[in-house]
Amino acid sequence: VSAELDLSVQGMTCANCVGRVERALNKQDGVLSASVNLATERATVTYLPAQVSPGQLKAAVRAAGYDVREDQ
Ligand code: 9UX
Repeated sequence: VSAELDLSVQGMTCANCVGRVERALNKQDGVLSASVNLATERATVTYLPAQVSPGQLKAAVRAAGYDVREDQ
């Protein structure tokens, strides 16, 4: 069963940043898809909670060099 996570990502200033964040998320086990919107500074991740946690997804974004918090 998949779930969706919305993240606010701070620090992206160009399209390459978007690609970095999307790649960082998509390479995590359990991520089905991740898309990042530069204008709204939001990422939407569809993932399998049995395989990866929101904390791990946020950590992956931070490891890529961006600040992140969960959105409602
Ligand atoms: Mo664009 Mo983002 O040159 O860290 S890749 S600013």
